[in-house]
Amino acid sequence: MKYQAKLPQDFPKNFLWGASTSAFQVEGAANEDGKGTTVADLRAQKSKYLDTSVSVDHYHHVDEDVKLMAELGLKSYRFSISWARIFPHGNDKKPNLKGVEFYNHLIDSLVENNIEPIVTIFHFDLPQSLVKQYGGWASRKCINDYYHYAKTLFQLYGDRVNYWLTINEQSLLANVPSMNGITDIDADTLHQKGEQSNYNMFVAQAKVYNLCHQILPNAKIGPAVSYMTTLPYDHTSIDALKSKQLEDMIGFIDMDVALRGKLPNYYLRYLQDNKIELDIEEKDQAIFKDGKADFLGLNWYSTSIFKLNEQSNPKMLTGVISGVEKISDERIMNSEWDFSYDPQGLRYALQKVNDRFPNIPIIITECGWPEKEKLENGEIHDQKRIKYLNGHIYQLREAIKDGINIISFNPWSFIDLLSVNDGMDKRYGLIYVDRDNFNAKQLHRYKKDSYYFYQKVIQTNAKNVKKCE
Ligand code: BGP
Repeated sequence: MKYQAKLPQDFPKNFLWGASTSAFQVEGAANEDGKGTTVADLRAQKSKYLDTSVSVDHYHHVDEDVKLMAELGLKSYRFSISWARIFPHGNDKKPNLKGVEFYNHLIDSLVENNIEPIVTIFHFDLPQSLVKQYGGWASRKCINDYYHYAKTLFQLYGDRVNYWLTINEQSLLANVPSMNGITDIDADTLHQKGEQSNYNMFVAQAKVYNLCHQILPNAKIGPAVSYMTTLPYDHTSIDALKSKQLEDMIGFIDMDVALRGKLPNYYLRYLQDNKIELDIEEKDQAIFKDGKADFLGLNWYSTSIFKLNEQSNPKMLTGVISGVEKISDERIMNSEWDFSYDPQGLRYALQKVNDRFPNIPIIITECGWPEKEKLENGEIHDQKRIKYLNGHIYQLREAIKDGINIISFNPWSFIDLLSVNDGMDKRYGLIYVDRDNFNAKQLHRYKKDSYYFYQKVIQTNAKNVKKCE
């Protein structure tokens, strides 16, 4: 018998070409129409230059922005709902009608323009009141409040939303507890609370996967995971092992729990080594087993290189593994913001995910290039971003040819927005917004060169993308 292999050769016709944002980074209107204060608002107020009160004012420019999406030809738009716009205190008896209406309007406008909404339920903006009431995610009470909030969203918008993302970059929230509003405590307590929050978020998500399957049987739900390619600096097993441990603890941990339904052994070992005891309940095991994701949302930006350094022993973030440091390596071009340009890194990362979870559907929920930009004659010639998009889309096609089930690409970001730490200095958008950190100006929108490049990508199903190794 002769056998001819038949793997896909290109992006499928129904591929969801999209773009991505999150609520506090674009909406503004932080104190309007009944919205409650979030931990992101407070963090911004402390920084003095992160202006969530206006951001890029998507709240008041929503019609103009959706028009720009339609003209771009988007097939999907990934955005988040602000928990505190729906429930100002996080767990109010009734939802805030003005908030409900804003997202109804946005979702209706997207659907009218044949743009598939991909909705993140929680993206870095916990209602501050939940921190005040019981410490936020560090308390198991947050599991029920998140569950109730997610249920409300399914009931309100489930008739039009087919793709749901539970929590954005949980591993980051676990390793930087201040992003969840957990502050002013000593390092060991912070560490303990960070891991308890992590656990509580795992339980909450498992419950919500299950709930979604019950009440919205046609919808799909998954996590939006922070994932980067990690490479060892030296050709030594110890550097390879350390970079693998980082990859597990930052990227795979959220995927493993979402798809395998239990805490992985490398995480149990980490908890044990750090003498962290979790508050768990017997019923949790069954919750994990019954609540699994349908797909993976991956936030992938770049490749990082790691080297053994016995002196390095921070407790958080890259310090989730002690004795390792990140190296800026000239072999992969670094941007001003310590980002690498490594499109093959994306294909390699996707292969690893597919090896671990064969044929799992993948949505690229973020992928983007940051720049400092200045408007000149109403134009932005963002050639590096075009190069970045071209390279990564080329390698995405290669990954599809490898047989990996990628269904959507949503670059970060649809429009300029507030960077988490660098405000308007660090821009990712396909559209320029004329404002800076201290002056909101008129907030006029200008299409960058990358907008036109990506428009062509969508029109031609990426036929305009050039070969890129
Ligand atoms: C991801 C977040 C986004 C976004 C992006 C860029 O971690 O999900 O919200 O901000 O990174 O990072 P930054 O804003 O720090 O430049």
